Amino acid sequence: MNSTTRRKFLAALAGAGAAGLSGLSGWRNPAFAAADSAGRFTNRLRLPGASGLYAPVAAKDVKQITVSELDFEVLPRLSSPFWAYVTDIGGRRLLNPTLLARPGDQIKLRMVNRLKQPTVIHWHGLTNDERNDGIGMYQVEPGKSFDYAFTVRDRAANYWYHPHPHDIAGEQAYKGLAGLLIVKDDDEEKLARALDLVLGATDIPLVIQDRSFNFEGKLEYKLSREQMFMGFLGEEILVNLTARPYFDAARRIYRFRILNGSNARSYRLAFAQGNRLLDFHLIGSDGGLLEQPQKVRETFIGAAQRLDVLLDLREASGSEPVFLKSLDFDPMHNESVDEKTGKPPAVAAQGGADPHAAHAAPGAIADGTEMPLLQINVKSSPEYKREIPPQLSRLPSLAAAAGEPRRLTLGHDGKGKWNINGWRFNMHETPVTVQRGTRETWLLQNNRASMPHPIHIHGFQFRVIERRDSPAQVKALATRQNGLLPQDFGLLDTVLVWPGESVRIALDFSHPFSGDQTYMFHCHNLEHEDTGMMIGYKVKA
Ligand SMILES: [Cu+2]
Repeated sequence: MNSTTRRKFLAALAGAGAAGLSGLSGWRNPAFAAADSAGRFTNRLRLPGASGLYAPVAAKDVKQITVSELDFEVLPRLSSPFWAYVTDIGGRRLLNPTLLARPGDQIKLRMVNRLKQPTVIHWHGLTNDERNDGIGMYQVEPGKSFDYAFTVRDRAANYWYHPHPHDIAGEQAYKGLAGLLIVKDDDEEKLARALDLVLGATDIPLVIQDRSFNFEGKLEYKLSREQMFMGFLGEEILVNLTARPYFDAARRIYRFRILNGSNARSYRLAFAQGNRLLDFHLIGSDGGLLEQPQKVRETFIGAAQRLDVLLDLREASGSEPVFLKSLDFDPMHNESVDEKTGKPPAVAAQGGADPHAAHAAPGAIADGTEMPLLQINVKSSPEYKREIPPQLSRLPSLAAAAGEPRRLTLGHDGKGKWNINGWRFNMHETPVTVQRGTRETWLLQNNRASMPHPIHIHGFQFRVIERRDSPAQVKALATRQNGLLPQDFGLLDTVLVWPGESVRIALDFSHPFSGDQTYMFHCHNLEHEDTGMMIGYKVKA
């Protein structure tokens, strides 16, 4: 790389004003990130607009989505190859459009694959038949197309869509393929009226993804064998594909619909002003609104999970910016502890190695590092007198199944391959069979010699009914009996299971589809998924 290119790259990272080049090294130093954030978040947060990235559109009006390779300025003024879901509608070109729907809407669209490899769209969180679920069995070869046709049967919630081809989902999502599908209903509209919320202005989707770039500012996805085992960790955290973003806000309540769209990274989210953490309200999770808002100060979010939050900026003091950040946490890369004793191997115990540093690629931000994600500048503004309603929605009743749970153990073979009950993915096998219309309890048990795994179940939303043996940093956030976290109060499609932890979930395998249906459940650390930590299961008619 010549020096001009390098200067452009560094300037792009530092923002349009080129506020300084020292930020780069700072980002790679855990001690620096929290202290040095002010003044360096100089790129305006990308928001859904009339066209372009994330532009909202009624899903039922979309007739075609072309999966395309194009050029996109992920970093300011530096063009990078980028893969996107593209739809042209009313003279506008939309990239990874924010699809809007209501329960009962019919979605009928053709996916055209213009990539040089197979792909398929998974409608993450929606109850579809297997053909419309979007899994490897239905992947589409380059140059070919596939027609999706389904009815939105689920609650209002923040769903999303992303690639799910066999072995290469991680690369495709990384290169850009991911969009939101927001389903709204009467409860949603009531909340929007009560708080005067407008999508894109005061109701803001935040897609958090970590990425790495080469020295020309192009997205880079090259993983060693060890990084495939741990999952990709990037050197920059992007929010709405904006590096070091800022957002100018009024002194009022904002809604943030947060998707952790990272391949593998978890975050411990909080809003901070200086050293003070601000209270905020968790109002929804993967499967939509909770019944009541939950006041919290921090919350973990695993890959693929969504959290819906309200932040009241009237509680911010003065004019100092507020940061959405990820707080320091133990990432629990415990894959080499002794399974029986839970003790680390002798070398690590004596060496006092930094747990954050484990397995990170050179230049990557180590897992669990404290770091700012988004700067929120609070501007003076007209008086705002709305209050958060005490009741948001009603959830379907939780009916747990009687009898012994189905046990699913998360672990690895000691040779670099993760598995579930010792099984690894085989397209032609469904080691688990359930009967349509029945209820089951599944017990997701993560080994101690493991790392956190965000487990995603296709086809059916579920409820968490108990967490046992949670690590201290998780247990400290439990607010109900049975170790439940506030985000466990709603419907989920993905649950983060920590090393040593057991999570009991309730599933109801009722659906309207005739005939046997095959779905997947898997780790949503996309490198784990791609290397086989995924199981097919059959719902027998
Ligand atoms: Cu995993």
